[in-house]
Amino acid sequence: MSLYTAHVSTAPSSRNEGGLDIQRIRQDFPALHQKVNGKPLVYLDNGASAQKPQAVLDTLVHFYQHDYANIHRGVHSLSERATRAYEAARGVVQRFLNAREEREIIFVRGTTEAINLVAATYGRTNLSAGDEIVISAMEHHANIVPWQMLCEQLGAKLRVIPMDDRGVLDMQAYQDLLNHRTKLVAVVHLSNALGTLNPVEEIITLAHQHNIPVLLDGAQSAPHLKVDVQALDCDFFAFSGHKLYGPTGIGVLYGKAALLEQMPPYQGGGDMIEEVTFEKTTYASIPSRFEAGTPHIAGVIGLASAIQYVEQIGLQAIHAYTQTLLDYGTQRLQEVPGLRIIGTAPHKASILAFRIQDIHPHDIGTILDQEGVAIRAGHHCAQPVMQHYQLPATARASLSFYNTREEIDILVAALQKTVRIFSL
Ligand code: 7TS
Repeated sequence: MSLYTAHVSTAPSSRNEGGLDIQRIRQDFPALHQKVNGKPLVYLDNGASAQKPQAVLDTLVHFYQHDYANIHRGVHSLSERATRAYEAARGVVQRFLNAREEREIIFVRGTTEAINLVAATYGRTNLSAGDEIVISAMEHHANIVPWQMLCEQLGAKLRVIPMDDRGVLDMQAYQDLLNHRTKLVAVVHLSNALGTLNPVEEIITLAHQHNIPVLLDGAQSAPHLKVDVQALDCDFFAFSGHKLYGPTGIGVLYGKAALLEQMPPYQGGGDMIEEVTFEKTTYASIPSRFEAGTPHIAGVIGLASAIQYVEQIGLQAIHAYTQTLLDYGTQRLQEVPGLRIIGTAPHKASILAFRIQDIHPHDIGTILDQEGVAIRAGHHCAQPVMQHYQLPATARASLSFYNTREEIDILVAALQKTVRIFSL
């Protein structure tokens, strides 16, 4: 357990909303209790980044006030304490993902860096000209561009699983894409632009029948679903701390030990070596081999605190509760004249993307901000999804366990006001 367990705030005591005491939970998030443009803040931009509970803020302050020093190198007490907390955090992440071993957990800057790491190391050593990488039509740019760069360097090809207008992947087309040249499948678990929950178990099983490893982009799924990397049998899993109520600048790459052990280092520097001479350097074993330089020590410790906070509430309860909010929001949004939900897959979570008539999503976002409602408007770093729908942008409300039905009512009222303003 982390040294910092003592600083995680108490679990919710009385429970109501689907087993969760949401009002009690909201008390843990100082940022939620403010006015924006004179209105109580309604924060519905959790897909971009989530607010931080006091427990995480306390952990960061405590660490910097008492135990801060560089890790893995000091013989003094502070360095030893910082090192213990950093390595304990690896154990927290290992249990969170149900990884088999702690050394399968690599700390990186976020999902983006995790995917770039796999592309630059696994990709560069295992792919060559003519090989193929399969991604899906609903990827975030973080799970497109690193593979495109790799393909350009090697002369490899990017193949894309198509989707229908609901935002459901064509699984037959996926099966047809897999062949002896396919060297990796990299797909998003939960789409940030559409909210589709992809059938990742089936995707992984089919890829493994051809001995193809699978990377899951878990940036949106890790905060909403109980992820068990052993049960999923994914080969790599990437997520970001900041969407999981933790600090920015920290994230995780999970990789099966057998794969990570065969991968060359990503960056060279301190802490990733065994021995350095001017003639030759030998590299440290995993996970250190992939953590060159002084890492984001406080970020790692803050992430562990965030994970412990989320686990106290329980991922199953979080998922069940946010599904009720998603259902309620889906139903209530239809009351807004001219509103069309973008992303209507039968299996969805946490994301409500929409258009209203020809009103530009940025205008919707600006009017909503005047009402204290924070949503995201734009292409959500998923331009190919926008191209599929022939839209430049969508508006998107993204949910957390700290959101309420009343907040959805405020969102709907603000959208109705938007429609009135534009029909004047
Ligand atoms: N993959 C998915 C599915 C994402 O939603 C995001 C961020 C990333 C990768 C990249 O994560 P990062 O932490 O490395 O930046 N998505 C969003 C979003 O939907 N709005 O802002 C960021």
